Amino acid sequence: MNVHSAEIVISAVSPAQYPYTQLPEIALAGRSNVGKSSFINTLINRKNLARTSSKPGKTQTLNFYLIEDALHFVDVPGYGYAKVSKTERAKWGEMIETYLTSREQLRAVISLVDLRHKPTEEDIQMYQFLKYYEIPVIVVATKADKIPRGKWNKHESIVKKALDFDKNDDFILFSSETKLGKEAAWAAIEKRMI
Ligand SMILES: Nc1nc2c(ncn2[C@@H]2O[C@H](COP(=O)(O)OP(=O)(O)OP(=O)(O)O)[C@@H](O)[C@H]2O)c(=O)[nH]1
Ligand SMILES: [Mg+2]
Repeated sequence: MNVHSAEIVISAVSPAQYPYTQLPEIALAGRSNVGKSSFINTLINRKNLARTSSKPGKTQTLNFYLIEDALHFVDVPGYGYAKVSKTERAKWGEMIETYLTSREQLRAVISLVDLRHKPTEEDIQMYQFLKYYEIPVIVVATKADKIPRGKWNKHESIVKKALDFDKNDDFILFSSETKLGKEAAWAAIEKRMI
């Protein structure tokens, strides 16, 4: 998709605030700082519509972005941010679980992992959670630019093995620095929009 228009619609914390539309939705999940907001910006050719930060924990609400009047991207707060209190973490879990398990027009979740590292326990839990609820998953391995090309395969294998990756799911090597994987990501998303 060649994106000309993209805007934030709402930052929501509860279902009553979700936009009242039938548009397909694609949500972004992943560890704090993995590059969810950067991924959105790359796909929509914007520098900072989805606010990014080198400080983890930037995104704290469910942020709905309307793209080309055709779909919503939903930027979800990252997990695994150590400085968050237990109460906040429970609130986060509930907010995200409610959204993922009840939103009818949710077509797929883009589960982002860092290509450089073995997936964390929480990465694995998130992937297995999505599989359990039979929510289509697109795994995007980010920050590929930080690894030499010759090692991509090895890292991809490590990620897939740790996740117990289902080969029917899409797996995309990605970099918001070099735009690697941008077209593949759009193709995977468009497949879910029909
Ligand atoms: N080199 C490189 N840096 C990246 C890439 N993607 C994101 N980053 C950097 O990683 C940091 C975090 O990116 P964000 O997009 O804000 O991460 P996030 O997942 O939205 O984080 P939260 O909102 O805290 O959950 C920023 O400093 C980005 O510039 C990438 O593909 N390559
Ligand atoms: Mg973010």
